[in-house]
Amino acid sequence: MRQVTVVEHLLLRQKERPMASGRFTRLLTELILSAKIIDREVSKAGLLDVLGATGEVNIQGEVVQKLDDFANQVIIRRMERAGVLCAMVSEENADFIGIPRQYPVGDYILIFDPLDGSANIDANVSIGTIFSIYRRTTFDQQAVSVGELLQKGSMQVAAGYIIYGSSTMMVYTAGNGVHGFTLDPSVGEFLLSHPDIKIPERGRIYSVNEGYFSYWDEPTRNIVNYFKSNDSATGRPYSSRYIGSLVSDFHRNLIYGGIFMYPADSRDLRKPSGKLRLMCEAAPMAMIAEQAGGLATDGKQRILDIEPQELHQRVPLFIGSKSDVEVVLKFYADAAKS
Ligand code: P6P
Repeated sequence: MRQVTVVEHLLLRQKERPMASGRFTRLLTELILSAKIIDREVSKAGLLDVLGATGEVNIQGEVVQKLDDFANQVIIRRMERAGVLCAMVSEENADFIGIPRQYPVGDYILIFDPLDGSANIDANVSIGTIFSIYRRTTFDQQAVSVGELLQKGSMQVAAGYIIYGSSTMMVYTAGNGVHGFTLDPSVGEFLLSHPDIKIPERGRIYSVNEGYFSYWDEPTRNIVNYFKSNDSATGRPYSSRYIGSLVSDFHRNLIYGGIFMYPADSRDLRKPSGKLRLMCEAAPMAMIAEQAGGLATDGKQRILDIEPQELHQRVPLFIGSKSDVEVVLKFYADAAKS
Protein backbone atom coordinates (compact mmCIF):
# COMPACT_ATOMS: atom_id res chain seq x y z
CA MET A 1 0.00 0.00 0.00
CA ARG A 2 1.38 3.44 -0.95
CA GLN A 3 2.44 5.34 2.17
CA VAL A 4 -0.40 7.80 2.84
CA THR A 5 -0.37 10.08 5.89
CA VAL A 6 -3.51 11.20 7.74
CA VAL A 7 -3.46 14.67 6.17
CA GLU A 8 -2.79 13.35 2.64
CA HIS A 9 -5.71 10.95 3.08
CA LEU A 10 -7.98 13.73 4.36
CA LEU A 11 -7.11 15.93 1.37
CA LEU A 12 -7.66 13.02 -1.04
CA ARG A 13 -11.09 12.36 0.51
CA GLN A 14 -11.92 16.06 0.53
CA LYS A 15 -12.23 15.96 -3.27
CA GLU A 16 -15.35 13.91 -2.67
CA ARG A 17 -16.56 16.04 0.25
CA PRO A 18 -14.89 19.43 0.57
CA MET A 19 -14.33 20.28 4.20
CA ALA A 20 -13.73 23.81 5.46
CA SER A 21 -10.43 25.61 4.90
CA GLY A 22 -7.10 24.34 6.24
CA ARG A 23 -8.18 24.91 9.84
CA PHE A 24 -9.43 21.33 10.29
CA THR A 25 -6.21 20.03 8.76
CA ARG A 26 -4.22 22.15 11.21
CA LEU A 27 -6.28 20.84 14.12
CA LEU A 28 -5.61 17.25 13.04
CA THR A 29 -1.90 17.94 12.51
CA GLU A 30 -1.48 19.35 16.03
CA LEU A 31 -3.50 16.48 17.53
CA ILE A 32 -1.28 13.97 15.74
CA LEU A 33 1.85 15.66 17.10
CA SER A 34 0.35 15.51 20.61
CA ALA A 35 -0.27 11.79 20.10
CA LYS A 36 3.33 11.20 19.03
CA ILE A 37 4.61 12.98 22.16
CA ILE A 38 2.28 10.95 24.39
CA ASP A 39 3.24 7.73 22.58
CA ARG A 40 6.92 8.39 23.28
CA GLU A 41 6.27 8.67 27.03
CA VAL A 42 3.81 5.74 27.18
CA SER A 43 6.22 3.46 25.30
CA LYS A 44 9.00 4.02 27.82
CA ALA A 45 6.76 4.47 30.89
CA GLY A 46 8.37 1.57 32.71
CA LEU A 47 11.79 3.22 32.44
CA LEU A 48 10.89 6.66 33.70
CA ASP A 49 9.31 7.99 36.83
CA VAL A 50 6.00 8.48 35.03
CA LEU A 51 4.28 5.42 36.38
CA GLY A 52 2.02 5.50 39.36
CA ALA A 53 -0.27 8.19 40.63
CA THR A 54 0.14 11.88 41.24
CA GLY A 55 -1.80 11.59 44.47
CA GLU A 56 -4.50 13.88 43.08
CA VAL A 57 -8.11 12.99 42.32
CA ASN A 58 -9.84 14.23 39.13
CA ILE A 59 -13.40 15.43 38.49
CA GLN A 60 -14.42 11.81 38.03
CA GLY A 61 -13.24 10.96 41.54
CA GLU A 62 -10.48 8.83 40.03
CA VAL A 63 -6.85 8.89 41.12
CA VAL A 64 -4.84 10.80 38.50
CA GLN A 65 -1.97 8.80 37.04
CA LYS A 66 1.23 10.67 36.22
CA LEU A 67 0.89 9.73 32.55
CA ASP A 68 -2.76 10.90 32.63
CA ASP A 69 -1.62 14.31 33.77
CA PHE A 70 1.26 14.38 31.29
CA ALA A 71 -1.03 13.50 28.36
CA ASN A 72 -3.61 16.06 29.48
CA GLN A 73 -1.05 18.84 29.64
CA VAL A 74 0.51 17.91 26.28
CA ILE A 75 -2.84 18.16 24.51
CA ILE A 76 -3.94 21.35 26.26
CA ARG A 77 -0.63 23.19 25.77
CA ARG A 78 -0.27 22.19 22.12
CA MET A 79 -3.89 22.67 21.06
CA GLU A 80 -4.49 26.02 22.80
CA ARG A 81 -1.93 27.72 20.53
CA ALA A 82 -3.10 26.06 17.29
CA GLY A 83 -5.42 28.99 16.51
CA VAL A 84 -8.30 26.67 15.54
CA LEU A 85 -10.15 26.12 18.83
CA CYS A 86 -12.53 28.26 20.88
CA ALA A 87 -12.65 25.81 23.80
CA MET A 88 -11.59 22.39 25.04
CA VAL A 89 -13.19 19.90 27.43
CA SER A 90 -10.96 17.31 29.07
CA GLU A 91 -12.13 14.26 31.01
CA GLU A 92 -9.55 15.33 33.62
CA ASN A 93 -10.85 18.89 34.12
CA ALA A 94 -14.11 19.85 35.85
CA ASP A 95 -14.69 22.99 33.76
CA PHE A 96 -14.10 23.64 30.09
CA ILE A 97 -10.73 25.09 29.07
CA GLY A 98 -10.71 28.47 27.29
CA ILE A 99 -8.05 29.75 24.91
CA PRO A 100 -5.51 32.10 26.57
CA ARG A 101 -5.68 35.69 25.32
CA GLN A 102 -2.27 35.56 23.63
CA TYR A 103 -3.46 32.92 21.15
CA PRO A 104 -5.89 33.29 18.20
CA VAL A 105 -9.35 31.75 18.63
CA GLY A 106 -10.92 29.43 16.07
CA ASP A 107 -14.34 27.83 15.53
CA TYR A 108 -13.69 24.25 16.61
CA ILE A 109 -14.30 22.62 20.00
CA LEU A 110 -12.10 19.71 21.11
CA ILE A 111 -13.42 17.26 23.70
CA PHE A 112 -11.04 14.54 24.81
CA ASP A 113 -10.05 11.87 27.27
CA PRO A 114 -6.26 12.24 27.32
CA LEU A 115 -5.44 8.72 28.46
CA ASP A 116 -8.41 6.41 28.77
CA GLY A 117 -7.84 3.17 30.62
CA SER A 118 -4.98 4.72 32.55
CA ALA A 119 -5.65 2.56 35.61
CA ASN A 120 -4.03 -0.17 33.51
CA ILE A 121 -0.80 1.74 32.83
CA ASP A 122 1.28 -0.02 35.49
CA ALA A 123 0.22 -3.41 34.06
CA ASN A 124 1.38 -2.46 30.55
CA VAL A 125 -2.13 -2.89 29.13
CA SER A 126 -3.01 -0.92 25.96
CA ILE A 127 -4.51 2.51 26.69
CA GLY A 128 -5.69 5.33 24.47
CA THR A 129 -6.56 8.94 23.78
CA ILE A 130 -10.16 9.59 22.67
CA PHE A 131 -11.14 12.81 20.85
CA SER A 132 -14.31 14.44 19.60
CA ILE A 133 -14.51 17.58 17.46
CA TYR A 134 -17.45 20.00 17.17
CA ARG A 135 -17.89 23.38 15.56
CA ARG A 136 -19.20 26.29 17.60
CA THR A 137 -22.82 27.11 16.81
CA THR A 138 -23.13 30.78 17.75
CA PHE A 139 -20.90 33.72 16.83
CA ASP A 140 -22.78 36.50 18.55
CA GLN A 141 -20.35 36.56 21.44
CA GLN A 142 -16.64 36.15 21.88
CA ALA A 143 -16.73 34.15 25.10
CA VAL A 144 -17.80 30.54 24.68
CA SER A 145 -20.61 29.41 26.97
CA VAL A 146 -21.03 25.91 28.39
CA GLY A 147 -24.33 25.74 26.51
CA GLU A 148 -22.45 25.93 23.20
CA LEU A 149 -20.39 22.90 24.24
CA LEU A 150 -23.38 20.72 25.17
CA GLN A 151 -24.03 19.52 21.61
CA LYS A 152 -25.44 16.08 20.84
CA GLY A 153 -23.10 13.53 19.29
CA SER A 154 -24.70 13.76 15.85
CA MET A 155 -23.25 17.29 15.62
CA GLN A 156 -19.67 16.00 15.76
CA VAL A 157 -17.46 17.07 12.84
CA ALA A 158 -15.01 14.25 13.57
CA ALA A 159 -14.16 11.67 16.23
CA GLY A 160 -11.39 9.20 16.84
CA TYR A 161 -8.86 7.60 19.14
CA ILE A 162 -5.17 6.79 19.33
CA ILE A 163 -4.44 3.35 20.83
CA TYR A 164 -0.99 2.91 22.39
CA GLY A 165 -0.67 -0.84 22.03
CA SER A 166 1.46 -3.48 20.29
CA SER A 167 1.60 -0.82 17.62
CA THR A 168 0.32 2.74 17.97
CA MET A 169 -2.69 3.39 15.78
CA MET A 170 -4.96 6.33 15.08
CA VAL A 171 -8.53 5.47 14.05
CA TYR A 172 -10.87 8.33 13.14
CA THR A 173 -13.79 9.49 11.06
CA ALA A 174 -14.64 12.92 9.65
CA GLY A 175 -18.06 11.66 8.57
CA ASN A 176 -16.69 9.95 5.48
CA GLY A 177 -15.94 6.42 6.66
CA VAL A 178 -13.58 5.13 9.36
CA HIS A 179 -9.88 4.92 8.61
CA GLY A 180 -6.95 3.46 10.57
CA PHE A 181 -3.37 4.73 10.48
CA THR A 182 -0.41 2.94 12.06
CA LEU A 183 2.54 4.89 13.46
CA ASP A 184 5.74 4.03 11.60
CA PRO A 185 8.43 4.98 14.14
CA SER A 186 11.11 4.94 11.42
CA VAL A 187 9.51 7.94 9.70
CA GLY A 188 7.51 9.30 12.66
CA GLU A 189 4.27 9.33 10.69
CA PHE A 190 0.86 7.68 11.03
CA LEU A 191 0.45 5.86 7.70
CA LEU A 192 -2.81 4.52 6.25
CA SER A 193 -3.07 0.84 7.19
CA HIS A 194 -6.83 0.19 7.54
CA PRO A 195 -8.83 2.15 4.91
CA ASP A 196 -12.63 2.17 5.20
CA ILE A 197 -12.98 -0.03 8.30
CA LYS A 198 -16.36 -1.81 8.49
CA ILE A 199 -17.46 -3.64 11.66
CA PRO A 200 -18.86 -7.15 10.96
CA GLU A 201 -22.67 -7.08 10.98
CA ARG A 202 -22.66 -9.65 13.81
CA GLY A 203 -19.79 -10.65 16.10
CA ARG A 204 -18.88 -13.55 18.32
CA ILE A 205 -17.45 -11.51 21.22
CA TYR A 206 -19.15 -9.80 24.13
CA SER A 207 -17.29 -7.41 26.43
CA VAL A 208 -18.67 -6.50 29.86
CA ASN A 209 -17.43 -6.48 33.45
CA GLU A 210 -19.46 -9.39 34.82
CA GLY A 211 -18.23 -8.64 38.31
CA TYR A 212 -21.11 -6.19 38.50
CA PHE A 213 -23.78 -8.79 37.66
CA SER A 214 -25.48 -8.45 41.04
CA TYR A 215 -25.79 -4.66 40.54
CA TRP A 216 -27.63 -4.90 37.18
CA ASP A 217 -31.38 -4.83 36.66
CA GLU A 218 -33.12 -7.94 35.30
CA PRO A 219 -33.21 -6.96 31.57
CA THR A 220 -29.46 -6.30 31.69
CA ARG A 221 -28.79 -9.67 33.32
CA ASN A 222 -30.95 -11.34 30.65
CA ILE A 223 -28.98 -9.58 27.89
CA VAL A 224 -25.61 -10.76 29.19
CA ASN A 225 -26.97 -14.28 29.79
CA TYR A 226 -28.22 -14.31 26.17
CA PHE A 227 -24.74 -13.67 24.78
CA LYS A 228 -23.25 -16.45 26.93
CA SER A 229 -25.89 -19.04 26.04
CA ASN A 230 -26.80 -21.38 23.18
CA ASP A 231 -29.82 -19.13 22.53
CA SER A 232 -27.56 -16.54 20.92
CA ALA A 233 -27.96 -15.83 17.21
CA THR A 234 -24.91 -17.94 16.46
CA GLY A 235 -26.42 -20.91 18.32
CA ARG A 236 -23.53 -20.98 20.75
CA PRO A 237 -22.07 -18.74 23.45
CA TYR A 238 -20.12 -15.68 22.40
CA SER A 239 -16.54 -15.43 23.65
CA SER A 240 -16.02 -13.15 26.64
CA ARG A 241 -13.25 -10.59 26.17
CA TYR A 242 -12.81 -7.70 28.61
CA ILE A 243 -9.61 -5.67 28.97
CA GLY A 244 -11.00 -2.84 31.09
CA SER A 245 -9.67 -0.23 28.67
CA LEU A 246 -12.46 1.16 26.48
CA VAL A 247 -10.22 2.02 23.53
CA SER A 248 -8.74 -1.51 23.51
CA ASP A 249 -12.06 -3.31 23.97
CA PHE A 250 -13.76 -1.12 21.36
CA HIS A 251 -10.91 -1.44 18.84
CA ARG A 252 -10.86 -5.25 19.05
CA ASN A 253 -14.63 -5.41 18.49
CA LEU A 254 -14.40 -2.90 15.62
CA ILE A 255 -11.96 -5.17 13.80
CA TYR A 256 -13.37 -8.61 14.74
CA GLY A 257 -17.01 -7.74 15.42
CA GLY A 258 -18.86 -8.00 18.72
CA ILE A 259 -20.48 -5.88 21.40
CA PHE A 260 -19.07 -3.81 24.26
CA MET A 261 -21.41 -3.11 27.17
CA TYR A 262 -21.11 -0.82 30.16
CA PRO A 263 -24.65 -0.90 31.63
CA ALA A 264 -26.11 1.24 34.36
CA ASP A 265 -25.60 -0.41 37.74
CA SER A 266 -26.55 0.21 41.35
CA ARG A 267 -22.99 0.15 42.73
CA ASP A 268 -22.68 3.90 43.19
CA LEU A 269 -25.82 5.98 43.59
CA ARG A 270 -23.79 8.99 42.44
CA LYS A 271 -23.34 7.23 39.09
CA PRO A 272 -26.76 5.64 38.37
CA SER A 273 -26.05 5.70 34.62
CA GLY A 274 -22.81 3.74 34.83
CA LYS A 275 -19.22 4.92 34.60
CA LEU A 276 -18.62 6.03 31.01
CA ARG A 277 -18.84 9.69 30.01
CA LEU A 278 -21.15 10.73 27.17
CA MET A 279 -19.14 13.54 25.62
CA CYS A 280 -15.55 12.30 25.86
CA GLU A 281 -16.08 8.53 25.54
CA ALA A 282 -19.51 7.34 24.33
CA ALA A 283 -20.27 9.98 21.67
CA PRO A 284 -16.94 9.78 19.79
CA MET A 285 -16.99 5.97 19.88
CA ALA A 286 -20.62 6.04 18.71
CA MET A 287 -19.75 8.18 15.68
CA ILE A 288 -16.99 5.74 14.76
CA ALA A 289 -19.23 2.71 15.29
CA GLU A 290 -22.04 4.10 13.11
CA GLN A 291 -19.64 5.26 10.39
CA ALA A 292 -18.25 1.69 10.36
CA GLY A 293 -21.75 0.20 9.98
CA GLY A 294 -22.39 -0.56 13.65
CA LEU A 295 -24.70 0.89 16.31
CA ALA A 296 -24.38 2.59 19.70
CA THR A 297 -27.18 3.01 22.24
CA ASP A 298 -27.80 3.66 25.92
CA GLY A 299 -30.34 0.84 25.78
CA LYS A 300 -33.21 3.05 24.67
CA GLN A 301 -31.92 5.63 22.16
CA ARG A 302 -28.98 6.35 19.85
CA ILE A 303 -26.02 7.70 21.77
CA LEU A 304 -25.68 10.34 19.04
CA ASP A 305 -29.22 11.63 19.72
CA ILE A 306 -28.71 12.27 23.45
CA GLU A 307 -28.78 15.98 24.34
CA PRO A 308 -26.06 16.45 26.99
CA GLN A 309 -27.18 18.23 30.16
CA GLU A 310 -23.69 18.57 31.63
CA LEU A 311 -20.11 18.22 30.38
CA HIS A 312 -19.27 15.08 32.37
CA GLN A 313 -22.63 13.35 32.07
CA ARG A 314 -22.46 9.56 32.23
CA VAL A 315 -24.45 7.13 30.11
CA PRO A 316 -24.92 3.39 29.81
CA LEU A 317 -23.18 2.21 26.62
CA PHE A 318 -23.93 -0.73 24.31
CA ILE A 319 -21.82 -0.42 21.15
CA GLY A 320 -20.57 -2.58 18.28
CA SER A 321 -21.95 -4.90 15.60
CA LYS A 322 -25.38 -3.83 14.37
CA SER A 323 -27.21 -7.13 14.96
CA ASP A 324 -25.72 -7.54 18.43
CA VAL A 325 -26.74 -4.05 19.54
CA GLU A 326 -30.22 -4.63 18.08
CA VAL A 327 -30.56 -7.61 20.44
CA VAL A 328 -29.96 -5.25 23.38
CA LEU A 329 -32.58 -2.78 22.13
CA LYS A 330 -35.15 -5.60 21.80
CA PHE A 331 -34.52 -6.90 25.32
CA TYR A 332 -35.02 -3.44 26.84
CA ALA A 333 -38.04 -2.67 24.61
CA ASP A 334 -39.72 -5.97 25.58
CA ALA A 335 -38.97 -5.31 29.27
CA ALA A 336 -40.54 -1.85 28.99
CA LYS A 337 -43.76 -3.38 27.61
CA SER A 338 -44.07 -6.05 30.30
P1 P6P B 1 -14.43 -1.08 35.10
C1 P6P B 1 -11.12 3.14 32.23
O1 P6P B 1 -11.02 3.65 33.55
C2 P6P B 1 -12.57 3.19 31.83
O2 P6P B 1 -13.06 4.49 31.88
C3 P6P B 1 -12.73 2.61 30.43
O3 P6P B 1 -11.58 2.74 29.66
C4 P6P B 1 -13.06 1.15 30.68
O4 P6P B 1 -13.89 0.60 29.68
C5 P6P B 1 -13.82 1.21 32.02
O5 P6P B 1 -13.34 2.36 32.71
C6 P6P B 1 -13.55 -0.01 32.87
O6 P6P B 1 -14.34 0.12 34.04
O7 P6P B 1 -15.51 -0.63 36.06
O8 P6P B 1 -14.84 -2.33 34.34
O9 P6P B 1 -13.07 -1.21 35.71
